[in-house]
Amino acid sequence: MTSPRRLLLVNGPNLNLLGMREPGIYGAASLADVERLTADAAAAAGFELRAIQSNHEGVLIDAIHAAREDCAGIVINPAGLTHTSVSLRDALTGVGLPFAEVHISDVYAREEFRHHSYLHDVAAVRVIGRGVDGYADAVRELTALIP
Ligand code: CA2
Repeated sequence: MTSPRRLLLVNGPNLNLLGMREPGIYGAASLADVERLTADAAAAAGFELRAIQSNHEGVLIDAIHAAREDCAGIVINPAGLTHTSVSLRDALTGVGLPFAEVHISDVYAREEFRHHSYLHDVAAVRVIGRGVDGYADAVRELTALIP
């Protein structure tokens, strides 16, 4: 059976503030810009994109569960939940879809508490510190793994 030609883009807590605050760390692009550039990269690879951003962990987990029905993979910037959430890791491993973990900033050049990721050993792709262009790189690297 061929995989559905759709990806889920998940942006975690506070990423709705992109472009509004802390441009020195996260750049000037807005969340809408990120969703557009990621959809463009997905389209170039032959995939549709469904995008969600939420500040609520359970909403993100429900969206990941739903992706099992009609998506071939997930691109996720879990934001602060990267460093705290076993539940998010369990959701991602539970649905069994390949996923790319994206971080806009270079988490390894920042505070020590950002160096640990609960997803790092289960992500198919990791893109870190390439700014918002990292989302497009993640789509290219992830879709290359989808049959
Ligand atoms: O670099 C990334 O993409 C992060 O996932 C962003 C998270 C941070 O907790 C991770 O350590 C690294 C924070 C997202 C908050 O986004 C904001 C954007 C603009 C202004 C304020 C926060």
